Amino acid sequence: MGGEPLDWKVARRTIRCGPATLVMGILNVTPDSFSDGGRYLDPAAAAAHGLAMAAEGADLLDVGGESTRPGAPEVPVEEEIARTVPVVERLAREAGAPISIDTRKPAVAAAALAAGAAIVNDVTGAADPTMFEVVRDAGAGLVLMHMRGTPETMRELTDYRDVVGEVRDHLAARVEAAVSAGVPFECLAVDPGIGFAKDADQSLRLLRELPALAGIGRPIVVGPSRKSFIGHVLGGEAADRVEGTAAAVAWAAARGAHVVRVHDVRHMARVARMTDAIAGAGAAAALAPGARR
Ligand code: HH2
Repeated sequence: MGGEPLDWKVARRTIRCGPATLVMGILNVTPDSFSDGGRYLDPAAAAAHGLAMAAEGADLLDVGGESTRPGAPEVPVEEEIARTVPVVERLAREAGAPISIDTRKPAVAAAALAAGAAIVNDVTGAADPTMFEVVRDAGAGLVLMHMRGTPETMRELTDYRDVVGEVRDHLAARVEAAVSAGVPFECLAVDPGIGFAKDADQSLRLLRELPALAGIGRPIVVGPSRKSFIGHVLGGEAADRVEGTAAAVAWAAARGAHVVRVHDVRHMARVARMTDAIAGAGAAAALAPGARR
């Protein structure tokens, strides 16, 4: 049911998180993302898909120009900017929903924020400390996700004593580091990083014990969409993981996720609204897709 109500300050807007679950639509402007690579590499096709997701009920749009699938190679800064900025610019003008830029590179984040993005979604939890300066100077929102290593190395880094406790403590420490660097607490959100340096059992466990992250006091973003832990349970490739994604979205929404990051916006917005209605949260808002932003 979207977790405890919290305000999330992102550039000039305030996003009301909880009790209704917010939906973040994924827009990968890449040739090689694990489930939709190559479909939206053309800026016009990407912008059209972003606008369609907003019309289908996306409360936020997450634009990325570098795949983070296991083993993915790094994309040069100029290339990542060339892929994402024209799309961010157009969506910031036309989509209505706040735009996040999914990047681990401060220079890409700065260019996207200048083009109208309101949030930086950094899968490394701002491993490059310059990211804090970029976000602070723009007054932007920041999603701090948990991972280990890089997409190229993370498959080997799944040794945990207590995955839930370690992810929670790491995220709390990253929040503290961000605040020390001048990023306001109200601008931050956290994400356990489903599938990032976690095997399937560890991803399932993080979902199972999601309420452990509530004590951090910031909105919780969860990204289970079409990921391999679903294939581990149900079999099948990324395109066959819609039902597994729906189960994970409903579970996360009922266990305190404020934002679910998904590819299949139309279906998952309905799953989230139905879960919210059962939980008794946001039933009125649920009648109007997109009315929650
Ligand atoms: N997952 C992916 C990318 N960015 N950001 C957050 N905050 N949380 C996530 O779980 C997350 C994320 C990977 O998914 P996707 O964007 O579909 O694939 P790819 O990295 O191959 O483009």
